[in-house]
Amino acid sequence: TASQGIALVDRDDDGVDKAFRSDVLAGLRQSQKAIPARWLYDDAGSQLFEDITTLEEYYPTRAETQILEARGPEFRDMIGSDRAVVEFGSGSSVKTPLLLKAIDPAAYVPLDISGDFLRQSSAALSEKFPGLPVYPVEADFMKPVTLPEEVEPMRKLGFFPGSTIGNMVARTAVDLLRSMRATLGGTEGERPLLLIGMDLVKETAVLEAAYDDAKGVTAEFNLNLARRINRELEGTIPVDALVHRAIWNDAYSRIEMHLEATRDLEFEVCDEHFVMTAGETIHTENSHKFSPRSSNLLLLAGGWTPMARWTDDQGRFSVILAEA
Ligand code: AVI
Repeated sequence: TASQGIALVDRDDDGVDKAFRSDVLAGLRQSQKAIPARWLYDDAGSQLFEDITTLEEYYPTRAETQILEARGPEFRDMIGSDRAVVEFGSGSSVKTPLLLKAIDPAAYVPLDISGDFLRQSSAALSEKFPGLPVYPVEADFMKPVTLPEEVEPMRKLGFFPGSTIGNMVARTAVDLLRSMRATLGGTEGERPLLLIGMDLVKETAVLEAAYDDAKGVTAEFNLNLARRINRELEGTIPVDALVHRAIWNDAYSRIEMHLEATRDLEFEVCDEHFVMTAGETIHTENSHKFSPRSSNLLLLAGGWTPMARWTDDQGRFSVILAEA
């Protein structure tokens, strides 16, 4: 219901999202300015991300889709058809149907913090899979979630495609993997499974192009965060004086997105004054890239034992099946 949607976002009397305001203000006060990547996804940002997934340079979506298309029979053999698929996020219109078609599960349970996305994607899926019980749950899946009682007796398969785990620092990623275990429950012999997409380390030029495309869509996606701050937090950031940067950080094995000041500048956000000198940046996103070893280590640290791994034909992206 609509009231549940409101409950998950805490707004002040002026309708300002309190968590957004405190994250932005705290982040801009740091010596390396940084804003958590989750704030990139307002309506405009979500649409821009959809556009990114179709770009020539942005290979992850196509590579993962290819794996899901090609490996259906293997998923079916290893996972079976008796499980409830619990998707962390409300699902993509392309990837989710590929998995559901392949394994023909007992139920589908999408979890998402945005009730609107959840309702839209659930309705579309029910239409596509008329016999499949769908139980959408509006929840923050970063914490353990109580699943609907109808699916409680079923064995579970968690599904977390897209390499979204890569947008988290290791500590947050481990917390999430542990929360997923708690959400999916299970006992000895009834261990839940997790099917997760993780992007792979590759040539720096390929990675940097994927995050700095020729059409400038990723730049718009990044700059939209500054526009959102101006819109929602009475900001005066001179967006024209910022440029998008995508930089490979080898020590941390990640692509970083930054907004770089092209000149010395000053602005206000919620009546607080900030300055940036030319060349200074606001760090807006991490996208970690994994090796087979580093992905195994992360999963193990989060309480999951890798069982199988698939890559696309160019070895760019991996999908891993793990067991609790
Ligand atoms: C959502 N996430 C997995 C994307 C990524 O590749 O890290 C977000 C993104 N940022 C820039 N381009 C795409």
